[in-house]
Amino acid sequence: MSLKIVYSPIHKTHYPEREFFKGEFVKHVEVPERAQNIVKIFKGSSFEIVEPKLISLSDLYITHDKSYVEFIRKASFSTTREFLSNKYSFDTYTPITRGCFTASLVSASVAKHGSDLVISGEKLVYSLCRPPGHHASRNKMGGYCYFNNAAIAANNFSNHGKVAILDIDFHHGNGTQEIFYERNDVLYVSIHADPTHYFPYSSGFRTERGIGKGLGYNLNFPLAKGTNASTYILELKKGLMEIKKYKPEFLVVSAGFDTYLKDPIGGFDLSINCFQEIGMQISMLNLPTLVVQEGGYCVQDLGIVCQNILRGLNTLRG
Ligand code: OKP
Ligand code: ZN
Repeated sequence: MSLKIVYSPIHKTHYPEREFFKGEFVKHVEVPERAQNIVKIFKGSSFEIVEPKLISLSDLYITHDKSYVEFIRKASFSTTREFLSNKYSFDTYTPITRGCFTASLVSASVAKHGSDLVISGEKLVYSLCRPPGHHASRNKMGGYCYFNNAAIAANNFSNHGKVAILDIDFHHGNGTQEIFYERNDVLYVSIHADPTHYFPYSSGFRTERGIGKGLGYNLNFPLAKGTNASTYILELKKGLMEIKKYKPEFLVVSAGFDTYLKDPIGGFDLSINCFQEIGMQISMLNLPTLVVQEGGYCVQDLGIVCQNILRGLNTLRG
């Protein structure tokens, strides 16, 4: 199978050391080894690894406020020690590090470049983004996210037709939801852990369905702690049915692997094999698809989990 992977090693410039969680400092889980372990699997395979072209600032400003982008740039280049909270952050898990602007800009570029490849005719592209993006809104960082990579890709696609975003990260993508909440040209479907008990706590409930002309174009499927493969696949099929009814021309998959049973901060019960099934179910939509990497923190197994989902996604295309 031929499949393009967009990747740049520059993400390593962002190496957060700690986060402030439940009253204490803990080791940060969003580390460079995540992406390195994934890309390792694809070296020497039939997959082609391509480097992204850098996104322009005007493209970035379609999704994020200029003042927000400028703040991150100045703050990251001027800091010597990472700091955990600022006027643009909504939690204490997303530090300004010296490399966070550089890495986030490249991560956004990886997503934008992937979407350009799909627009020029590729059927399936994997953007190995790091840091992740789905918690970032127009002007707020949080949940390890600075720029919303999936939203940047979706905004690019939306110049060419209707877009659906399927978010299968363990956590609700509050940033993506917010960015498209009032729009009907981008459908957001998210399957995630019940926010009553899990991050981001304040959004991801079933009752959030969009507003104005966006009403009905935001769909949340919160699932209980411990959800197993059969329940998960059942709910996934419901989400896929909604996407099918919407008849989009492009699909963005916000792919987090923190639904994996060994994930240190997740809480679902999905085995490695389940990811091939998830990929296969999504592939049945038969849409030009961009997969954007979000979370997933079981560093040692991320490569194999990723390979499985891409195998599944590639089923129909062979
Ligand atoms: C980002 B993504 C654990 C605290 C967890 C933050 C979760 C961010 C998840 N020490 N809080 O959606 O994978
Ligand atoms: Zn997550």
